[in-house]
Amino acid sequence: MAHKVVSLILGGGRGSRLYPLTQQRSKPAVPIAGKYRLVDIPISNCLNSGYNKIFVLTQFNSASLNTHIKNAYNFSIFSKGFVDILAAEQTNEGDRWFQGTADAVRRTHKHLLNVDYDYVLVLSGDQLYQMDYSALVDFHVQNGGHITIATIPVNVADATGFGILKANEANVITAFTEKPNKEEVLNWSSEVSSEMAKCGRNYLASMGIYVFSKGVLLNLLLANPGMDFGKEILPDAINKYKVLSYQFDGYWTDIGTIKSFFDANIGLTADVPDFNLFDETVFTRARMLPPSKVSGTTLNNTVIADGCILNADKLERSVIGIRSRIGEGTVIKSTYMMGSDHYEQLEEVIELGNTQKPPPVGVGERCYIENAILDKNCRIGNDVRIKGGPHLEDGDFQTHAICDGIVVVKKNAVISNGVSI
Ligand code: ADQ
Ligand code: ADP
Repeated sequence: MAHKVVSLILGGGRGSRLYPLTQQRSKPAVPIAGKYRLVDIPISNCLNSGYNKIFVLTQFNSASLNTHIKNAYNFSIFSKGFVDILAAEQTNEGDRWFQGTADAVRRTHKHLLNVDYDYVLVLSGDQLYQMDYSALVDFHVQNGGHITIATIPVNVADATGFGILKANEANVITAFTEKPNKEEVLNWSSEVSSEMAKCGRNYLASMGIYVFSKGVLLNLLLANPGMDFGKEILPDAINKYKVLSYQFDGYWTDIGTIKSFFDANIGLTADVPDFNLFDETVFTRARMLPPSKVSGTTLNNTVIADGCILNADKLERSVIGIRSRIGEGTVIKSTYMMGSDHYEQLEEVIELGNTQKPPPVGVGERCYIENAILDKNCRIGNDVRIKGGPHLEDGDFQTHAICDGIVVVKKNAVISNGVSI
């Protein structure tokens, strides 16, 4: 039977871990895989699971997030579905930003009053995975849970970055700790399948995906003033409620940092990527872009979105986003180029290329770019060299930032002819 579910997507705090991609937009609006936005992943999972009542909780309501949601998720008037953005707003109760995940839900909870639901699905906005949430909700209902946490076995190195838990044979969670340190974590291993044990994945991590039965969520949030689910609410809940672990065995990765975001995007260029874009289950805004045109380019494991004009010499292990333009003789390796929001007309490109004005949008001629993320609308001139790697120290500069050896060229940045990073 289909259960009545409302989904809350946690769209991000200050977004500092994805800086500078979040300098000018909210986290859910960060472009991924050349044509999608981060928020498309959990929204698509919801829609594919048959859940179409969706709130996106975000700190600020950026123009690009609004445009995207408005244009991408238009339900028929005969459907009760919606995707609504709830931004941290000034109210009589408080004028601060959301102080954490639980605070975000607590302060927007009143919007649920108008919705008909029995279960609340709380989702993270910065993860890459495909999951049928209806199987999770069925599990929750069949096993009589008050709360169910989706879990996945991880190895010891990753375990310190997650909520780690222990569950009994009936999948009831008996202990939960948020991000244990290196010494503590050793006490938290669990029995896992032999396949997982072989890969050293002996720790059961919370995926930050929760189902709450109606009433339980509000009671918890009223009884416990904690700001975070992982730090305060869930450790408290396991003593008071039946909290279940639902083990997931598919591909799942957190993409909340520049390094993991970069790896997830470049991972799409593998021969058989862990995340499958080719089953047409990820939705986004439909754009009427022309097909891409490629001349004189050697392409290896490269994903190219619509509307690109590519004259490069070589593109390798890279994701090239919508409306990208790349000039002759340029080589790009292990790079995620997000593309641009608009085209410049040929006359403009010629004029910009010939004068002291900024270079045209896109990447110019004879450039070498490796281990980089180029945010939207970058203007990279001719003979530019950008080579990320462990030799570079982290830092923040006017046109770019360096995070874990990855050079992130900022949105709308201008990099003049001949510059080397
Ligand atoms: P983290 O991912 O470290 O751990 P957190 O940074 O709180 O937790 O983010 C969870 C989600 O909520 C993310 O999508 C984030 O963008 C969003 N978020 C954070 N602060 C927010 C705010 N103030 N307003 C709105 N949204 C906000 C969590 C759990 C761990 C679990 C991992 C799995 O706490 O137990 O293991 O997720 O990734
Ligand atoms: P997308 O999902 O295509 O990245 P955005 O919400 O970022 O969309 O907005 C892109 C839209 O903004 C384009 O379709 C274009 O109409 C418009 N746009 C943005 N910048 C410019 C510009 N400098 N000149 C013309 N149009 C622009």
